Amino acid sequence: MPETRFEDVRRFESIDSTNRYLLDEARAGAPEGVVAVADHQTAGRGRLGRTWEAPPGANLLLSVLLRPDIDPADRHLATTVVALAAVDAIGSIELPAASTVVPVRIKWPNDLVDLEGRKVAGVLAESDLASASGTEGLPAPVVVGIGINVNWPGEDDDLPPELQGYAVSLRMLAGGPVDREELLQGFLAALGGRAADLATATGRRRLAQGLLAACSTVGTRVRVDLADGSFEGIATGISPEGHLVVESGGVARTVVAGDVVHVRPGT
Ligand code: BT5
Repeated sequence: MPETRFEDVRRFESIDSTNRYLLDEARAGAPEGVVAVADHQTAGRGRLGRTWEAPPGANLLLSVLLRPDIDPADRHLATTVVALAAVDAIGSIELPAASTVVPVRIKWPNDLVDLEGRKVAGVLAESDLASASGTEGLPAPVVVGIGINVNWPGEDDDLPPELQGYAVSLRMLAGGPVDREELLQGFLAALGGRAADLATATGRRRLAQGLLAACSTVGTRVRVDLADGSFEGIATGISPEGHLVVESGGVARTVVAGDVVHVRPGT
């Protein structure tokens, strides 16, 4: 399968949500590869009805439209594609001290965090399997959005109370302003190869390995909140399919979906 080039980049000064926009475009038959980037979102969304905060002009807010022609059980790796492309792009930011990189890790499955666990970015994948019927011949869409805290918060920003001590920006980690356009270009450059990996079994294993290498969750104590209850254990690995393996009571359980909370000692 040829690599998709993410060249159809649509830019918005202000929009409700880049995810909403691309889901509508997908329903109208837009192909894989469209990217929507906004300076500001008036209704930026997180998972489970939560909101994504970012003041105008400070951060990178974008969504990509994928149409992976794969088993539905593997579609969750679309989140990994975008998370890893962001890690790649952040890793190539030039810092004043050339030998260092901004350290970010993936908190399985959809957050980018710094070494203290503060959130640098969040990924939101939304599918619309029903819309595939309106776009005959095209695999069903999955829209993956990411909000990266680039220049907000700054050192002196008054964050909303719920984000204090919880959110961090690349600017804070890099020790100075970060160029959003360069970061976007780095992200798009990495995205092509990462998205191509979705199409093959070898590529999907590579995505799972990339996730394992970048994952801050493995090795920590976690609580897994599922629809039918929660359990605690130690995250011991990432399965070849990209799922989190959590050992609890001597049993290794594979976590496919659910909210994973890192449990710190003493909390
Ligand atoms: C996410 O949800 O982390 C997914 C965020 C995806 C945002 C992008 S922006 C482009 C695209 N278009 C959209 O409309 N959305 C996507 P979740 O795991 O549910 O986290 C949301 C929670 O993170 C909120 O309830 C806040 O507590 C917190 N939060 C909100 N804004 C934040 C920020 N800028 N930095 C860190 N945490 C934030």
